[in-house]
Amino acid sequence: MVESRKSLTMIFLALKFFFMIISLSEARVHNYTWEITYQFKSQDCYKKLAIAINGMTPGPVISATEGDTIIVNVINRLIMENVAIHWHGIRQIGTPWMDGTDSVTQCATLPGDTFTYQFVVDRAGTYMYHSHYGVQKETGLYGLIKVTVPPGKSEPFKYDDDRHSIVLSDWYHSSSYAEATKLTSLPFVWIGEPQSLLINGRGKYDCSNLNANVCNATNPECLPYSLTVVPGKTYRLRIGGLTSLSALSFQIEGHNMTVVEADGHYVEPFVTQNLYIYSGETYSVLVTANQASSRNYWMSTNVVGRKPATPPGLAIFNYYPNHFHKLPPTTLPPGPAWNDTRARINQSLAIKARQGFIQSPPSTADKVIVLLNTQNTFEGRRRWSLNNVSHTLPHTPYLIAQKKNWTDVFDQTPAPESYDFQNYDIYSVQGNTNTTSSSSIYRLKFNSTVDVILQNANTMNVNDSETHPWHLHGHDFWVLGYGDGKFNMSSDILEKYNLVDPIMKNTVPLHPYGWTALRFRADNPGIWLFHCHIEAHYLMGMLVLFESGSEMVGEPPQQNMGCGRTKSLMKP
Ligand SMILES: *[C@@H]1O[C@H](CO)[C@@H](O)[C@H](O)[C@H]1NC(C)=O
Ligand SMILES: *[C@@H]1O[C@H](CO)[C@@H](O)[C@H](O)[C@H]1NC(C)=O
Ligand SMILES: *[C@@H]1O[C@H](CO)[C@@H](O)[C@H](O)[C@H]1NC(C)=O
Ligand SMILES: *[C@@H]1O[C@H](CO)[C@@H](O)[C@H](O)[C@H]1NC(C)=O
Ligand SMILES: *[C@@H]1O[C@H](CO)[C@@H](O)[C@H](O)[C@H]1NC(C)=O
Ligand SMILES: *[C@@H]1O[C@H](CO)[C@@H](O)[C@H](O)[C@H]1NC(C)=O
Ligand SMILES: *[C@@H]1O[C@H](CO)[C@@H](O)[C@H](O)[C@H]1NC(C)=O
Ligand SMILES: *[C@@H]1O[C@H](CO)[C@@H](O)[C@H](O)[C@H]1NC(C)=O
Ligand SMILES: *[C@@H]1O[C@H](CO)[C@@H](O)[C@H](O)[C@H]1NC(C)=O
Ligand SMILES: *[C@@H]1O[C@H](CO)[C@@H](O)[C@H](O)[C@H]1NC(C)=O
Ligand SMILES: *[C@@H]1O[C@H](CO)[C@@H](O)[C@H](O)[C@H]1NC(C)=O
Ligand SMILES: [Cu+2]
Repeated sequence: MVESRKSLTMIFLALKFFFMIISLSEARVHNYTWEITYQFKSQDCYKKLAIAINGMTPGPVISATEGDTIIVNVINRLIMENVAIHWHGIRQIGTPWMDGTDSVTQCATLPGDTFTYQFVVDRAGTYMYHSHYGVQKETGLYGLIKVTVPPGKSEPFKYDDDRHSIVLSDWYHSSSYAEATKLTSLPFVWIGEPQSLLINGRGKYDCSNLNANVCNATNPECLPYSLTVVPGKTYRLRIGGLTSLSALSFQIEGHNMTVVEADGHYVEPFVTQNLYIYSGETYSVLVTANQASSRNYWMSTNVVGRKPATPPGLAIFNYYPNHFHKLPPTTLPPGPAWNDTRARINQSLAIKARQGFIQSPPSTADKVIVLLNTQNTFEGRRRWSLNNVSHTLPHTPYLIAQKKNWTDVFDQTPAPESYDFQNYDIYSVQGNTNTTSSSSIYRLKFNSTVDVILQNANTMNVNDSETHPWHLHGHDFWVLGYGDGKFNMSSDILEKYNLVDPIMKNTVPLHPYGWTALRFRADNPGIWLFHCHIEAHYLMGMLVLFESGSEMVGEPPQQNMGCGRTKSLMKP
């Protein structure tokens, strides 16, 4: 008896060792070389300069297996513009210099230079990459990262096909230079709503009053994306929200979607006809081709949360063997009402960790930071602020300044951890909309547990509060709750917090006039951005930084330098 148990243990250990060897030998290195160029593209039929990766926008999907190493040699061939690429959702544990954020972890890469990003994709799931330099992302420099489970690990849901990914983005016809100029000008000029919504880089602008040299409705570049499905099969669609401004809904005419993954975490499955997706979020949904196969169906995306001035984005859900470009016979089904905030909050609340995959959050926090989100004026310019501070990024990257103890690079005064709860009316335009500006940061005790409560408020327009998708670099957070109105430190923590099965994410919406509560462990040494993923808002100061354990970070690599004070460190 004892003997057989011993031999069983031996067999078990041998097997374990065998699988370890397999999984070790399976970990691969993917080495990509990306040439970043401007190209004339007609993504929505309107000819415009876009930034492409090896000629493509959206860029190629990075496909890898959990544990693999990704190397991307980014060659900047933009001639007159810098570049930096962020790997959104990849926590960069132990590789903070590879986060790709201009002014935070690196100097943007100059034209002609190459930056070699190298990091491990340590968890299966769906992620994205995009430019993190000014408002460059909106020029088309983005794509998805798809990480599959390693051999021997299984997923808690089944599908027949995992080859399809969907990038949802919005598209402006004016240049990123024009947008950045408007947003920072005095007087302020709002950039307006985007001209088109794109599905996998394709949209349809109305060319009827334009010269065909500028806008050619029959240009094959703007044929709608078509996804071919075989009747009866179930598809896993990996969807990424890569808009610069818009919050979206996404639907497939006549088909339900089962949400199973969000930002690399398994979701307790729920069925929806409309997936709300905010900039910076990724989802996997399962769709079964179970409708009449004699025709094709619409896939569409609509603006929500802002009064739409952009037509829906269209694509074709093509049932084999119908022709993949045969348009559906139906009129496009309408999207959900743009101002149905309640439906969007309901979906946010429906996203919970999957049973059997729950990572329990610490039961209490060591520190609570409340961030009041306001729209303001600074020296006459329109800005966004957190606790009355609109952020200004320094020219020298934070992490390098921190490592070199250059205390004059950024404001050393601690950033404010709360605001005047008593006297701030979140439903009104403030009598005095002036704000302050700073480059200050939050310093967090290493490995401490931190709660962040995002508090929304009225903008500078009467009866208006916007949706802000907040994204954290270097960590995932538990989404503890959402609520209406002003957060109540005693009752909301007791009544509204979900400590049982909260989902972990890296991006989460803050709904109009509401609050969103997050918890994370500051266990990744570095300096990390936490910001609104709307590009215009980011440029207008809607960001904070969390420093933690930065003394454990190694010396800055040469390739991260080249700007500001770092020039003094460069070897010839
Ligand atoms: C990756 O590819 C580049 C360009 O082909 C090459 O120079 C480099 O040595 C490769 N790196 C690795 C780790 O294979
Ligand atoms: C518009 O596109 C069609 C199809 O590619 C092409 O035949 C035609 O020459 C284009 N028109 C112009 C003015 O470029
Ligand atoms: C979609 O789901 C709803 C609710 O779960 C259900 O009533 C409906 O029959 C489903 N429709 C399809 C096409 O599967
Ligand atoms: C949404 O806006 C429409 C007008 O566009 C209005 O009639 C409706 O009452 C609004 N709904 C909500 C929930 O605010
Ligand atoms: C939101 O959920 C609540 C409670 O489950 C429900 O009563 C309400 O009808 C839902 N509202 C919308 C717009 O879906
Ligand atoms: C707001 O700031 C401007 C200067 O930028 C100043 O002229 C104005 O008086 C300030 N308003 C208030 C109410 O403090
Ligand atoms: C950093 O610089 C400040 C003065 O600028 C000095 O007081 C402090 O000791 C320095 N810290 C380290 C770790 O060198
Ligand atoms: C924000 O700061 C500005 C400039 O110091 C000040 O005028 C204003 O009253 C502050 N607002 C709030 C809500 O504290
Ligand atoms: C971080 O804190 C957790 C929980 O208190 C503990 O289990 C872990 O060992 C700590 N890690 C480090 C690196 O201190
Ligand atoms: C703002 O909303 C309130 C309450 O819903 C309403 O009484 C008021 O008329 C609205 N004001 C404007 C300018 O729309
Ligand atoms: C918070 O909620 C408690 C319990 O419902 C209530 O007594 C208290 O007045 C609330 N505080 C504020 C500031 O609304
Ligand atoms: Cu925002």
